[in-house]
Amino acid sequence: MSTRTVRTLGLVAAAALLAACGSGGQIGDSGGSAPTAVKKMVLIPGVAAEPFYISMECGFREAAKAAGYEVDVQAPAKFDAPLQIPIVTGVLANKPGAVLIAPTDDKALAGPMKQLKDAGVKVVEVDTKLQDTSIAESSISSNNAQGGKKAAETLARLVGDKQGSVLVLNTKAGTSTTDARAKGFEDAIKAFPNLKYLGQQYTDNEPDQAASKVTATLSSDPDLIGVFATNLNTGEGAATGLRNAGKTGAVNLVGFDASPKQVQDLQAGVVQALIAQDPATIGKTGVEQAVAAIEGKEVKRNIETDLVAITKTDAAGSERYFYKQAC
Ligand code: T6T
Repeated sequence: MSTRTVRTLGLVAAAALLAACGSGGQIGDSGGSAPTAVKKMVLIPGVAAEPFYISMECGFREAAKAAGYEVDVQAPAKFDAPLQIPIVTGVLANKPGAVLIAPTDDKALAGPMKQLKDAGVKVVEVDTKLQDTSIAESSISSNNAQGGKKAAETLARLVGDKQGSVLVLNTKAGTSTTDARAKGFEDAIKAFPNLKYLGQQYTDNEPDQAASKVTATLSSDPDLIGVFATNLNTGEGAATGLRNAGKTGAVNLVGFDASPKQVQDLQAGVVQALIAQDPATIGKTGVEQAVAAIEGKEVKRNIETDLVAITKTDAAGSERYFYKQAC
C-alpha cells in the first residue's frame, strides 16, 4: 500500500469518528460493527398521536433533555407489530445509546428487540413488555393486573346489589398490558355473584369495533349492566356504543386511561369510572433507567407506576392524572 493510500484511509477514519461525535454521539462499546451513539435515545411508542403515549413522550423528552441526551420519537401509525418492527430495524441502523419501547406484541417484537440488545443498544420497556425477560434492562409499567382488579371492584361498587351481566372489551391478544388488565378483572369479578361475567371480546384496538360489540351485546344480553373497557380506544368506542343504543348511565362503563375524550365522557355521565395511569412518569423513569444502564450503574429490572380510580365526583381535583394531547 502506498503512503498516499494509507494517509487517505486515515483521513476517512478520522472523518467517520468526527461524524459520530459531531452528531451528538460518544463512542460506546457496541459489540457490533458500528459504534453506539450513547448520548442519543429513541422512544418507540405503541402508536402515534394517542394521548397515553403523548403524555409518556412529554415525560421522556423532559427527562432526556435534563440528562443531556438527543432524542428521537418514532411511532407506528397503528398499534400493530408489522408496522412497529420496521421502525425498530431502522433505529438499529443508527445505534442510539438506548431505545425505550412499548412492544405492541409480547412475542413478535422479541427478535427485533434482541437485535438492538446484541448491537449494544440498551433496551428499556415502557408500558407493554415481552414475554422474554432476557432482552430489556428494565421494564416500567402500571401494575396492570391490579388495575383490572380495581376496575372490577369499582364496577361492583357502582352496580351495588343489582343483578346483571358484565362484559370486557379488550384490544388485541398478545398486548401484555391489556391482557393483564382483563385477567385481573376476570379473577376479581368472581367475588361478586350478582354479576354474570360474559367473557372478553377483542376489538383490534379499534373504537368502531368496540362500539359495535357493545350494541351487539346489548341485543344478545339485554341484562347487560356493566362494561370494562381495557384501554383508551375500547373505552372511547364503548361510550359511543352506549350512546348509539340510548343506554348511557343504564350500563356502567368503567374505562382504563384518561384521555381528554374519556374525561369528557366521565363528566357527562357516559363513563362512570376511569382507571388512570401515569404515563409521564413511565417515560421519565424509562430515561432514568436507560441512563443508568448506559453509564454502567445499577438498573432496576421492574418498576411499577401509580394507578388511580377516578369517578365523576372526584374528577375535579384529579386533573394531574388526565392525559395530554400535546406537551
Ligand atoms: O392503555 C394504554 C397502554 O397502557 C396500553 O398498553 C395500550 O393502550 C393504551 O395506549 C391506551 O390506548
